Amino acid sequence: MTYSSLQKFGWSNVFFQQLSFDEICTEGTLEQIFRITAIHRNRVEAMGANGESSIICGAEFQPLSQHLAVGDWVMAEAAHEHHRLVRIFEPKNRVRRISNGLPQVIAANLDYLWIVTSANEEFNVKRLERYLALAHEFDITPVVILTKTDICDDLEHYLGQLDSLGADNVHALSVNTPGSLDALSAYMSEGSTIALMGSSGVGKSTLINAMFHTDLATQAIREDDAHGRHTTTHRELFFCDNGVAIIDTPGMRELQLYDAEQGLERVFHSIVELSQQCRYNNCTHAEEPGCAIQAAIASETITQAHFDNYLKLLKEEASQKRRAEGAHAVKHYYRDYFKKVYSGRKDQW
Ligand SMILES: Nc1nc2c(ncn2[C@@H]2O[C@H](COP(=O)(O)OP(=O)(O)OP(=O)(O)O)[C@@H](O)[C@H]2O)c(=O)[nH]1
Ligand SMILES: [Mg+2]
Ligand SMILES: [Zn+2]
Repeated sequence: MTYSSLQKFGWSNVFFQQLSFDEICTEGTLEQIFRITAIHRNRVEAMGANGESSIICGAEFQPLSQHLAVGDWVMAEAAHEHHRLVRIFEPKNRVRRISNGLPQVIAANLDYLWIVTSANEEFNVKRLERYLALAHEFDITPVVILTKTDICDDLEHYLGQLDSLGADNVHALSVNTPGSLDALSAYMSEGSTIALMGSSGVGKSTLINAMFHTDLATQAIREDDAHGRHTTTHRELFFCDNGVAIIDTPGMRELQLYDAEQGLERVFHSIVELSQQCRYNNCTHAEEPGCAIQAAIASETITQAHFDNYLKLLKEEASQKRRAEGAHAVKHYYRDYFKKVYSGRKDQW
């Protein structure tokens, strides 16, 4: 067996280069390499050259959700019938957000982010702008997918708004319309990894089932009682026959960005460029004369909503940063404090 047997799981040179010469020369190294498919409390499930395995993770990797994500590559040595985690390969990217006030890793080593939304009241351009910023921040190609076009009688309304996003890859489809999913095959090269994200109920798991003939639980259409609902509860990666890795994620109520300044600049590049044309360097784009942004809004080149969302996300970003810096400062204060106390004691001894 050679390292190329891992390629269909997304292995590439980026990870191979992280092996030491000794490791490459040692027999059995290949069998110690795995890609994480699911994360539990103190163990993970993973795929390797010899198939699936359960990997136990020691205390140094706890809490797992802060060290590891679905899609990460790891090394693990055999331990009885399981494996034991040894180290984590530096990822190509690790997608993060803020959840309950703390940074949370959602997934790692992605090539495409399929941002799923549906042609109904769930649709929200501002929410899509957040997902686009997330993808751009981590250098992942975003693909915006509008589902449920079969039960929408105002499709133009949604398509018009999607157009205003200025995203490169946009697809409108329905699992009930044969052929409408065909365009998505453009993103399915062997070894690529796709994660689906979006609100609950937009049809992520249904779309995966339709594309890959899988059998993921989806929300049954039983509006009258909640018992038939099968919402996705765990992030899960699985490999398809065509060599594509798919990550299904539970619906997010809100996506709070974390450290996504560059992503925001990409999504709101027209505003960033306009702001350089304002008469005053320190223009606040409120009521100053010669403000290029206000002029663009007046001439309907950009919408007020687009600009408002930019300001909102920038503000969120700044407050996240302040909070993170605050936590950092507290940590340093205590570190210095204990150092002082400790060295004081040493003097007494
Ligand atoms: N008419 C129609 N219904 C769809 C389509 N796609 C999904 N649905 C329905 O929408 C509901 C929700 O679909 P899911 O695939 O479970 O949604 P999800 O995004 O995975 O939801 P979470 O797992 O909660 O995040 C189900 O009842 C699907 O049958 C579509 O293209 N057309
Ligand atoms: Mg689901
Ligand atoms: Zn201005």
